[in-house]
Amino acid sequence: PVAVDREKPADAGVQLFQRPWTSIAEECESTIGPAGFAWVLTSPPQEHIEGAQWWTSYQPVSYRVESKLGTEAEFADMVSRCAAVGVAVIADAVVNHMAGIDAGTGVAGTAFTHYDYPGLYDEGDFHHCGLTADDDIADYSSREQVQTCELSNLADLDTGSATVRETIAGSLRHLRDLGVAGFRIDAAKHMAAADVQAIVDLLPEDTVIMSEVIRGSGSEPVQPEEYTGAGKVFEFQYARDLGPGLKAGVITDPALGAGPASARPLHVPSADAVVFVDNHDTERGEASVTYRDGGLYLIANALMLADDYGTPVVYSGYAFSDRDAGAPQDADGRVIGWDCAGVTGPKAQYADGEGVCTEAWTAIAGLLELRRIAADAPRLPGVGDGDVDGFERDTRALLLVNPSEADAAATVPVGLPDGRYCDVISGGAGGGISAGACAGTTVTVSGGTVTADVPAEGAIALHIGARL
Ligand code: LM2
Ligand code: CA
Repeated sequence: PVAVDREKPADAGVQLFQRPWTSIAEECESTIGPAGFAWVLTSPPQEHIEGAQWWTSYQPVSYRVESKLGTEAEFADMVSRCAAVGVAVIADAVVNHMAGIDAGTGVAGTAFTHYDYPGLYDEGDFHHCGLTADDDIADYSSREQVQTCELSNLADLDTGSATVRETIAGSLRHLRDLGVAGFRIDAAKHMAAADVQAIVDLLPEDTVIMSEVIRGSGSEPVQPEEYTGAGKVFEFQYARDLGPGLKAGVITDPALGAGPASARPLHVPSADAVVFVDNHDTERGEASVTYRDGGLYLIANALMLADDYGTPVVYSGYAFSDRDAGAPQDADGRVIGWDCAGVTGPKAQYADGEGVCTEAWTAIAGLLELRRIAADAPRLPGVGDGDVDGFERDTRALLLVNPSEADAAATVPVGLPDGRYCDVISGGAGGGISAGACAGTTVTVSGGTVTADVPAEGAIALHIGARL
């Protein structure tokens, strides 16, 4: 068997949406570190407006690290405990704007009005675009509106100003001092790429940057490609390509197309891309596959993690029926958090507020291992037999998925060496090998062919590190 290098984590992360710092610290130790994730993306850590909705996190009122998700001390403790198990922390950085409401008091006690945040910003530090009646963005075909008007009435910082840039950068340097590796730049599309670059230039050189630039139609003036100089960007088109075919029971997934995803139009080069199946916004909107889809969601994650395009981020949130509903919180407005003990895969039903715990799925740890073993082996053109489709990572790993509602046997050509392999979807990391047997399904490769039973809405994943 090929040794798995535990010191070199898969280049993959997990977004733990609205998870308190104490909860993330425990999850790093129990699940995320052992599974082999390289990093975790947190929800925004700064002080925000009061309210039970999750999106209060996206209305900053100061840069104190004091929020419904925890205190600065708890944040720092999380960062060091995650680091101790090899997991870096990426924080969501809300820097395009401040609050959307007229006035109030933040959760750490900071009193503010729409354009006045004591000690940080006043009226002159904001864009007042004057391009629409209410200064809100109305027309995405206008670069000036998108970047200098207000997104949903959120007070839009004048990120062209040197003092505003320095104030933002100072808050981010403080988070770096607390140990974070870098940032998701929230609403990056709504800041000029030059402004984002200028802020990033005020940070330590090794700061990891992932800019959220929602790819709109090709005719929109602001495109993700403008932001790749400052770091990686989230490639929304990858998720858009991945989901619909699965729902139809037919794979038209980008991973199966001829040639690498990065060669197709509307995708940034692989090295610039952060890819995802869904995130906290798209699971409330455009995503065609989410936790509600059980096995299909697992398949989508498998296609992403086994692919050679981009840096994947697995999403883990909580179930909801009201899109505004926050994660369960206590009487003081602090999110309570949850752990993932006992969760091994997708569930058919979730109660509102229940954690999905994607990071704890047996299959995810197996796929992260596959990713490490596949390393730089290229993805070969797709193979298929009936309802089963899949692809190989050249002589090192194989993924077969079956989005149909019936179990299916498939025979496909494969370059993996002959042998008996333990499926890492059912068996997890190492294929669950012990005493010469697989904990999950055993699959035989012989003479350049593999025949496997692939469960309904399920997958089989083999790699050369999990061979008997
Ligand atoms: C993002 N990326 O660019 C976040 O990923 C997304 O979750 C944020 O929207 C958005 N940009 C701003 O950071 C969320 C949520 C909105 C919510 C905003 C601000 O999806 O619904 O807007 O956060 O909290 C809410 C109300 C909206 C109101 C606004 C301002 O839903 O009706 O607009 O607050 O008070 C008048
Ligand atoms: Ca802006």
